[in-house]
Amino acid sequence: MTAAIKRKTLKVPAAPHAEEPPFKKVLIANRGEIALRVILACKELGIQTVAVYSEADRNSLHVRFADEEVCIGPAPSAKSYLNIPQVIAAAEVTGAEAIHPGYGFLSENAYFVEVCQACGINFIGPNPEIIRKMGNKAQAKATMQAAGIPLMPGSDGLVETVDEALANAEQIGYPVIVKASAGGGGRGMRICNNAEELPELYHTARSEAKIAFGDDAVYMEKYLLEPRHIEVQIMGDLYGNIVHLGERECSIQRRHQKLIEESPSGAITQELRERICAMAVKAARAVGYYNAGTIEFLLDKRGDFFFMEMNTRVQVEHPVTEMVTGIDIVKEQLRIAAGQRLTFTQADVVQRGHAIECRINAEDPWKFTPCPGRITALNFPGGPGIRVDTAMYQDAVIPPTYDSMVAKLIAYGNNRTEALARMRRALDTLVIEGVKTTAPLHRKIMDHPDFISGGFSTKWMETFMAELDAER
Ligand code: MV4
Repeated sequence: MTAAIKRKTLKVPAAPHAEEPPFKKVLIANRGEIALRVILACKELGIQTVAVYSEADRNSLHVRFADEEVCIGPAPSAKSYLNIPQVIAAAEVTGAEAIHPGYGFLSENAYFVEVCQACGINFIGPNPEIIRKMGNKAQAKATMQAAGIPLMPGSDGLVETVDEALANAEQIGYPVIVKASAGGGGRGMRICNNAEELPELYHTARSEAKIAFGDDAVYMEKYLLEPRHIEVQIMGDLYGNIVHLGERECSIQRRHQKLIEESPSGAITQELRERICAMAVKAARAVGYYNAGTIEFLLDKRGDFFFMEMNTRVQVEHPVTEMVTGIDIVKEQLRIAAGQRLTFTQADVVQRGHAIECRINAEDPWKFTPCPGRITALNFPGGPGIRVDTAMYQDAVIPPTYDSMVAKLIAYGNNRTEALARMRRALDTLVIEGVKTTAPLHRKIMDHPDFISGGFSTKWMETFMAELDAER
């Protein structure tokens, strides 16, 4: 009988790194492209990585490229990526010192952060008090008001009864919008144009909020017609240093799902840019913010802007900011969480060139219906100025269980014209077969005069989709 072949694992010394790794081992409590994105940042910093995965993600790329992997449950998110005991157990059995949550899932769950803290695990993000306060939109607005941040005119806190809603609407002036305090990102909102509609819309908003968020608290604002969505990336360390990394234009959305983001915005002057970014730093300082965060503003046609909400996590669209500033936001997050100071000052942050990101979703491009399935052919574009953040690969199966975004295609150029030209040829050379994707929709948008001119608000997608329907 041949002797059992002893597996010999070569102890290859970790590659010498310019800096001491912020952590020895980090668990990534996410999946897909953002999980892989965090793994890449960890690799560059010499940090060992632990991937957690559901049974549906057994063959996924973030599992393949992590140093260790732990199956945390079946496909449904509630039983896997949202399963706090399983995620914590995976960190404990692997000895991960820190957890990066990515975006979505547990990334803004204050209770999860408290559990991490109780277990001596470092959460790569802000503290639970900040997450809880900014997650309560009415409380976030009150905090910002006290800090002198401009707000949309609206109710003074929560609106508890229909009569209060009617009185507020009279005082604000129609149209008004009723928003769920535990909502955000467009969830739990109702627009109302007159007093007759208000009682029913008010009740609908509250009952929907109760179902969606377990909290039916609502507040009201003047509804701003055709605003632009401008958001500012900020980073803070544990020593009170807070720096903005410029703004992102995120007005191309469909049903509150961002489709295209860019930095800088083509709609604002340098003077307005400086005011909005300074206000974002002021807002972050008001809550003692640290790690990566984004302040969302609505911008009206007169150039006035208003605080909308603050996101206490890294965002899907962070790459456009990375491309124009040259700052690796995820690496900075890891360093900050390990107690290091920001590696840059505000004077070091320079926006150079222009970046545009198209979210490639596995959906019918015209109907937006999810199209899960197997990738039978794949070619990602490359060449000057192109970045692709994805966890897709040839023969990968896109499960129906999770959100449909399968890749982010980012084009960078010296100016918006060059970035647009690169995005067009990148979309022309992107091949994804086996599932439908939104790439053809993006290619059409890249040729639309409104998009090329930069003259679009958050309403633009509605009109564009109506144009497409009329053409068919
Ligand atoms: C608004 C608004 C107009 N007026 N609030 C949508 C998502 C959430 N971040 C807040 N949103 C809005 N709040 C007032 N007072 C319009 C929107 C809105 C929107 C904002 C940004 C980007 C896309 C949007 C699409 C629809 C509605």
